[in-house]
Amino acid sequence: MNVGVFGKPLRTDIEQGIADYVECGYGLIKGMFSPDEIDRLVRESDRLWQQHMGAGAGNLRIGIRTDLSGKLVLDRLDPVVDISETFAAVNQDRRLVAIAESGLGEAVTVMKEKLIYKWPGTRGFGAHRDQAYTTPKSGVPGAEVMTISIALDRATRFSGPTEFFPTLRNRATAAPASEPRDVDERELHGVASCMPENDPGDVILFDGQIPHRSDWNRSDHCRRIYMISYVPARYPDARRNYYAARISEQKEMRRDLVEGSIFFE
Ligand SMILES: O=C(O)CCC(=O)C(=O)O
Repeated sequence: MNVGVFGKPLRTDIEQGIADYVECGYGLIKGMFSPDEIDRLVRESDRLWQQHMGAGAGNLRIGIRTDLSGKLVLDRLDPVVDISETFAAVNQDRRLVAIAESGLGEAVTVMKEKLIYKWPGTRGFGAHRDQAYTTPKSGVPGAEVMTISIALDRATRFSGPTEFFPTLRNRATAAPASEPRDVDERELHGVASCMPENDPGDVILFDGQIPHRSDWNRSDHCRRIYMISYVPARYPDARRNYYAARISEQKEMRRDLVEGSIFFE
């Protein structure tokens, strides 16, 4: 792979990333965003954290996970564009929209986005395919969803980067007893995976079918990524349907987890 200077990946890198995505549902483009662009996003992510995390886990916009002791921790913002003009502009970034249109082969719209912080000690995600969580809500098949994940921090293998299993993309896999939407870890033993150690500004493209997972953050810094999921524009209600279903699902889940009021703001 050729890698251009930051913020100016070579045309061949972009083309290669898209070609890999079309072939196997996964692609990587190094240096898509410049250091200045990433600085702006990092500053905005700091502002959003200060402004919103005080509301706690009762706010359904705030994603929760557990730390290694099992304590609830605040982990991400989802959705983001209605509270941040800066990130709203990223969703409409012409470079990203062109990549999504090229990968999906048609005009696109944004179904969802999230900003994950993953502070040190925060657990990652068990193996899953996004389509198990998004298709029932949005009606869009996983093969027609391109998620673009933008690295805001350096992600090493210690900070819990995302690990992808492209060869399992079209293979049926068993689910663990605890969560029928997930992929049983035993299905992944001995299977080749892609787990790039990203620099800020790198982007990963992946579709809704690919099993992926991430480990807990063992480093001493947060590992922020901003993920945007594009779908064909012929699903104009995808975003509304997705978030209506997600928010009511989260409301149900949090009744048992959170003391005090549950709200969305
Ligand atoms: O935080 C990560 O690296 C993975 C996130 C993820 O798998 C997801 O949001 O579906």
